[in-house]
This record gives sequence, C-alpha cells and structure tokens, in this order.
Amino acid sequence: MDFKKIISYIFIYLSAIAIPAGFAQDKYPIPVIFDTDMGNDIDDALALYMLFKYEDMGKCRLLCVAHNKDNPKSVVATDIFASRIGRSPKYCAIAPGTGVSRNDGWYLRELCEKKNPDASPFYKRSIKEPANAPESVSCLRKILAESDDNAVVYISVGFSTNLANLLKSKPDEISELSGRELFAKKVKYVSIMAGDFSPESLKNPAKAMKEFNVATDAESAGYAFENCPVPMYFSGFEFGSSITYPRSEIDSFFEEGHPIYEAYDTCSRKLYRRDGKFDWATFDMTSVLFVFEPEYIKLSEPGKVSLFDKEGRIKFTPSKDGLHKYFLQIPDSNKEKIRSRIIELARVVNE
Ligand SMILES: [Ca+2]
Repeated sequence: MDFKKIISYIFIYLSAIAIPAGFAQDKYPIPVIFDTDMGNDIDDALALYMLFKYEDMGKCRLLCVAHNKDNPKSVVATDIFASRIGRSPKYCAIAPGTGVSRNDGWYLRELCEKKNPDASPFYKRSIKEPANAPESVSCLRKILAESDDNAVVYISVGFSTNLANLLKSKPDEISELSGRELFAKKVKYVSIMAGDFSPESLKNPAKAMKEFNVATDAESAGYAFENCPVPMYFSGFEFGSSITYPRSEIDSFFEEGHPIYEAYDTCSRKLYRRDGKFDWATFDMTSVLFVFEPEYIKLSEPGKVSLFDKEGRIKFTPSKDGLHKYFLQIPDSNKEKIRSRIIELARVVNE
C-alpha cells in the first residue's frame, strides 16, 4: 500500500467517525419540513434549491415549505423560485397579522411586482394572489400526523414563530396529541440557523450579537429552545458568515432574468454595495447541507441553548444530557470544500 492510499484510508476513517451517531444510517429519502422567512435574505432561496437537488438525488422528500415571515409575498416569492425550475411544493404560512417581519424584505416587491410591457407578471408563478396558503400550525400538524414515527427532519431557517406555535398547539381533530407530543413522536431532529456561537460570545453572552432570526422573535425562539423535545443542531451566525457564496456564480450560472439573479442582485445592492458585487454568506444553506451530508460539519459537545436576554442574545450551557449542539468552526480548507459543494448543490435547472 502506498503512502497516498494510507492517507486516504486514514481520511475515510476519520470522516466516518466524524459523522454524528444516528445520522449515517438515515433512510432516504428524508422527509423534510422547511420553515423559512423567504424575502429577508437570499440564502433561503439557495437553500430551497439545494433541497430540490437532494430530491433529484433521491435523498429528500420535501413535505412542505412553511413561511414564518408575516407577509403574503413571502409565499409568492418561494413559488416564483420553485416555478422557475418546474417545482410546486406544498406551502403553508403563519396566519396573516399574527407574526413578525411584515415588511417587504430585500426583494419581495421587486420579484413579485415586476411586470412585462403588457402588464403581465414578469416572473412565472403557479399560485393565485393574494397567496392564501394554509395556516402553518394545522397544516404542519396534519403533515406530522401522517408521517412515520421519528422520521421527519425540521429545518428552521427563519424565525421560530411557526415552531413555537406548533409546539404549543393543543389536541384537535387532526391528532389527539399535543403539538409537543406530536413533535416528539414524529420529528427526528431540528436543523436550525440561529444564534451566535463564536468563542467570544460563548465566553461572554452579554457581548454576543443579537442574531437576526432569534432577535426578531425572541419570545418564540426562547420557547422553542426550552420546549423542543428532540435534538436541535445550530448553525450559528459565525459559521455561515465564514463561508461565502460567490457573486460570480450568480453571474455565470443564474443569468439575468432568473429570479435568483434578481433577488441576489437586489439584496447585494441594497444591503452592501451599489454595484452588487458582493459574496453572500451561506447561513441557511449550511443547515440544509448538514441534514444530507453531515460529514462536512463538526458538532460541539452537548448542552442547552437558552435566551440570555429578551433582545435575542443566547447562551450555551454545556450539559451531558443536553439536546443541543452547534456547528464548530472549521479550518479554511474545509470551508472551501463546503463552499464548492454548496455551489454544486444549488445548481438546479428545469429539466
Ligand atoms: Ca432565512
């Protein structure tokens, strides 16, 4: 056996032991609920495209795209992204007027209201407007009730409003179980983009950043951290922001006129640079990657995430029996591997 082979065997062995117990044996396709604040950032849309790619690979079954941003255009935007590549997942949304983030985000208006010269919508969509998506809690209760036990993975990449409402829900005609009992029975784990787990913040939570997903609905986030009966795996702000998604990929793969191009470009121009030449963070995309290819991610010791204050800072308390773990920082060489893989996974076309 030559030296290169020995090294590659060592690498395979180390990769295998790095996979958290319980993940490697996942049966495919994994049934997934994707809970998003579509419109507030572009990574939600690219994360959705990754899920479609995993569906094409036979690894994912997208049960529903739930919307936690309280703006009906959020569902329309998701539908525009999906319709562009010929997909039509099931949608649900927070009951209008009961949630947070009611604004038009960074690109909802541009995407949903853009018109052709004859006044028809520029971007194809399959739903009628206003989007009367079913209300999240009853829709998600029904989906869970009909799912196999301990099978569903819940990916949360926005506010925890739907999640908290679902956990608080009472027995009804759909199921005699409470939301928490139903969740415990049907959901395997939650992959969530939330919080700040940088070493400085862990040491001193008072100095931690108020991460957007937690801070925007801190009450629901705190409730979910406290009451979620299954493991939660956190991709913190510092993880996704350390791995960028290149603007050059948007220019070369998603040409002008593609809704992903429009959203990325609008976001970049409004948020960072007038010329839009900005490499975005991969926040939500890392929460999707973890579910299907956990070998890219290293997890922390177990513990408990809780709200440190009402403004949305969190703290992590190590504990042997804790249900929570966060993504550990990784060397730059591994970041490059994740970036390349994410780029590949977001390349979905209408076939
Ligand atoms: Ca998001």
